[in-house]
Amino acid sequence: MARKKIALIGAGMIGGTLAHLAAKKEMGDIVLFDIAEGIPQGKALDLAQCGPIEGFDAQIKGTNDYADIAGADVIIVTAGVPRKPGMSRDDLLGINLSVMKAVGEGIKNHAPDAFVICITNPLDAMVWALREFSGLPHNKVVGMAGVLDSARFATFLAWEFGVSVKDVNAFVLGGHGDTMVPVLEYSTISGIPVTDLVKMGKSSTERLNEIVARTRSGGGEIVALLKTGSAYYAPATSAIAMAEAYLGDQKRILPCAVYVDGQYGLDGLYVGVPVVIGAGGAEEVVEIALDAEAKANFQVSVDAVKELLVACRAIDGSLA
Ligand code: A3D
Repeated sequence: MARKKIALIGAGMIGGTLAHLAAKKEMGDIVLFDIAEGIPQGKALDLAQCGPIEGFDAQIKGTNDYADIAGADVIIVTAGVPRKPGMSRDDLLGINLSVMKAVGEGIKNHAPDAFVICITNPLDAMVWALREFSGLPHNKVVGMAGVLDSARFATFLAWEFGVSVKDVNAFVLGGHGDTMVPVLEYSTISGIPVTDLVKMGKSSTERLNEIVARTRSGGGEIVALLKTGSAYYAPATSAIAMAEAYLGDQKRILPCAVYVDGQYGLDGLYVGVPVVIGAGGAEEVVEIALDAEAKANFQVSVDAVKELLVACRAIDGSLA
């Protein structure tokens, strides 16, 4: 059987980390694309030289030519600019929208059968625009945010309760911005809702509220520390989990930015909800019941995403 092909559009901090993870896991051969000349070629060479030490045979090619992504099974898009301290994700909209146009056309022309995972911010608007520009089916274009936001939430919950991260299942819905919705009711430790653990005296509502707030600003906390860019290890790991779910037809239920078409009473936009990821891409949105507070918070998040789509349409008239 031929090896799978993974194309990474953007060879920056996340792109390089993705290439390393994909090679280490032998997910397939890797193409690292960037507009910056030399960067993808240099990173590809450096990474290839990990092969003899780590024992992987994945071929890694760096390129500035979209023709090299032809036949890709999975494409992960990180092209664009990240945040600097003091910036919100939404500040990136104008510049990254034009990047999505170029990337969408590259995918449309060279790898229209791929499963595409977008990471570029502001995520929910960029994945929508990338889908529009590429013309791929909605189920084949998804955004990575919920897996990362949920991992941040799970990390903080594991620290709070002093338990293994393996036993924490945490859940974040909505857009990938300050309005994201960490849902306590669906967050469990070995199946026990964290709200029940509060009743048992293992934590307090105030502490959980602080954890929810820290999760919401989890990306900003790292931007403020790094000063030169944003998080990249956990974002890359999150997208790799999504790619593996697709390539392995794993039918994982993961929180991803997906196109909603009637689900949750919404349509015509991408927003973070639980979805089954398998060989069909985003196979089925899972509609969970939300209490009144989570519903109201989800609506605030959806409204923020809608505002970004209005801004995208105002910038680029070709977006219907
Ligand atoms: P960075 O290290 O700057 O890499 C971005 C790369 O994109 C650079 O190498 C650029 O040369 C390249 N690039 C720019 N324009 C183009 C183009 N037109 N075609 C191809 N490549 C291009 O950034 P990063 O890797 O740290 O972050 C990438 C993106 O991910 C940013 O938009 C971040 O905001 C975003 N991000 C999202 C999350 C989510 O959870 C959604 C988390 C962290 C970062």
